[in-house]
Amino acid sequence: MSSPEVGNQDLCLSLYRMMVRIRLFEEQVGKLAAAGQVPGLTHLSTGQEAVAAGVCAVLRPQDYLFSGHRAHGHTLAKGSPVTAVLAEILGRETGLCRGRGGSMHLVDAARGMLGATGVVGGNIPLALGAAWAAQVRGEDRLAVVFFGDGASGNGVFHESLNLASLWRLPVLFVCENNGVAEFTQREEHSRVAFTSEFAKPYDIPVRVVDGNDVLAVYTAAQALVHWVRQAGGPAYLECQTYRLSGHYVGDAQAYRDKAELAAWRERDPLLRLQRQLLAQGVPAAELTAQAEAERQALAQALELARTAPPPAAAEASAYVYSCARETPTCP
Ligand SMILES: Cc1ncc(C[n+]2csc(CCOP(=O)(O)OP(=O)(O)O)c2C)c(N)n1
Repeated sequence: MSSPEVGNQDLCLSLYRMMVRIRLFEEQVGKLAAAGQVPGLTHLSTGQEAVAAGVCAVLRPQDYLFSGHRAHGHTLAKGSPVTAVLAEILGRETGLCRGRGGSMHLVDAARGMLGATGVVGGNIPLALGAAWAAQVRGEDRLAVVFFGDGASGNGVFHESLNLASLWRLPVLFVCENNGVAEFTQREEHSRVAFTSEFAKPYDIPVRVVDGNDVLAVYTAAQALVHWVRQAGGPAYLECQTYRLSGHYVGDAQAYRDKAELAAWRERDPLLRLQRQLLAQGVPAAELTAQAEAERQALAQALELARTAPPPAAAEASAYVYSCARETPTCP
């Protein structure tokens, strides 16, 4: 499929800006985690920014989003402010979930981000539930769920494909196939290289794209989201990508092939878009200015998060279980 949007410079620049935001954010969180300032395990999406940015750029504010343990980029791309996401990861009262959730449990219901979870594959049936609710209520919104290739080994993944197809649920499955689940290469735990192969018998339309090419991701996501809205049924997008960081901050990465890593660094999605923009005639100074603006916003967010208080111990369980009164509604 061609990428007609390549000529749309505003779009390309906004994708670039989002990818820079995510990259800088992840690098900063990586430093904080390595310094022991982030509670719990921290999973970064460095190298996978094009998937979050490309898919979320075609969504509407009212569309629902679900993510997994590697959720920072998805949450930022859906529109959550850097300040609130960073504060949440650092466990501060000013965070998205008032510091109760942390890195693996980001929720921003007001922006349609209905949740990240550390239960691999657990987000998939949740997305079906949100899509079903939209269908029953007759609302014009869809649910998007991001998951890794490892999640396709879960029974619930296959059950969800079946049910989504059977009930024609408005859900977009987005697999970020980075070729490894924790420390295990895909070929060591499955004979099926492309997870989208599993969607085909259920009659779900599938696209497989280079997940390090943000314009390819955007174009495919746009086509599939359009199909989901029009046809009212599920679709499946598989993005072939690579995580440039370890599984979690602190992962020694003994399983990593150095030549493979070097080859994927050459395909860094951010540098790739940068080269495309420069070739299109965008001045280098413009790209530098955009990145600088993101750097400054992140520095401010860090300062705010660092000085914000953690939840008071006496209120540790407050807001953990929601009731209708306290739950913000989507726009
Ligand atoms: C149900 C469940 N099983 C196992 C784990 C342990 N675990 C955490 S991350 C992970 C690998 C996930 O790989 P993938 O889905 O490909 O996502 P990626 O880490 O590559 O983004 C596993 C097995 C878990 N968190 N939940």
